Amino acid sequence: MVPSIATVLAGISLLILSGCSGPYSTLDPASQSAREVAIIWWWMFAVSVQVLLGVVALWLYAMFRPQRHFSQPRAQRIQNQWVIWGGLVLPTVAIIPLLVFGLPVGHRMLPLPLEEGEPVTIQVTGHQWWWQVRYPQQGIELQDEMHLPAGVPVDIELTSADVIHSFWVPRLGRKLDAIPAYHHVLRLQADEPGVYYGQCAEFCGFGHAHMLITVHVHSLEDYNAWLEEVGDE
Ligand SMILES: [Cu+2]
Repeated sequence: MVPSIATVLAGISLLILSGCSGPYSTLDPASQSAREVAIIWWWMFAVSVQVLLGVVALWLYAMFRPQRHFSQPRAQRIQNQWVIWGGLVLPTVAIIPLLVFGLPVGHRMLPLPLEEGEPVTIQVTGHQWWWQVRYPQQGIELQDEMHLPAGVPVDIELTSADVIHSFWVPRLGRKLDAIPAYHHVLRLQADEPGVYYGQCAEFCGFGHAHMLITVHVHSLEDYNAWLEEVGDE
C-alpha cells in the first residue's frame, strides 16, 4: 500500500519535531526568559514557512504562466515594484515585529536591579576547555558543574582565561560570550529543580565540542544546605 502525501508529511513533521525536545533544546524551555525566546522562535518559524510557500508559489507561477510581452518602460516599472515591495517593504515589515517583541525579551535577561532582594552571584570563567565555577562568598570552586536555587534570579559573571567562549544552557536562557578581560553578566532564573545541560557555544579550539557544563537546580532550602555542606564558612 502506498502511503498518502498527508501520512508522509505527518511522519516527516514528527521526525523533525522530535528534535525539539531534549536536554539541549531551546524549544523545551525551563525558565520564563527561555520560554519567551522559544515563543519568538516559533513565530519566526511560522512566518518563514509562509515566506517560503509564497516564494515557491511565485516561482511556480513564473515557470508556468503564459508568455506575455510588455513594453520596455512597463517591464521596468514592474521590476522596480518588485524591488520596492519585495526587497524593502517586506523585510522592514518582517523585522519591525521581531525588534518590538525581541528587544524586551533580551532586556529581561540583563542584570537589572531587583525590586526586592539581591540576586545570587556566581563567577564563571571559560578555559580551554572547561568551565571554572566559583561562589566567592562561600569559597566554593567547581569544574564543569554548577548549583543554583530554583525561582531565584542568579547573575552569572562571565569571563575567560584564554580565548572567547560562550556560556549557554539552552533550556534556561540565552547564551552570552565569555571574553578575556571583560566581565559580562547573564541573569538566569530556573523555574524548578532539575538537572540542565550547557555547552560552550563559541568555537574555541580542539576541545570545544566537549566543553560541557551540568547545572543542578535545587529548591532554595536544598541549595542553602548544599552551600553549607560544601562551603568553607
Ligand atoms: Cu568553545
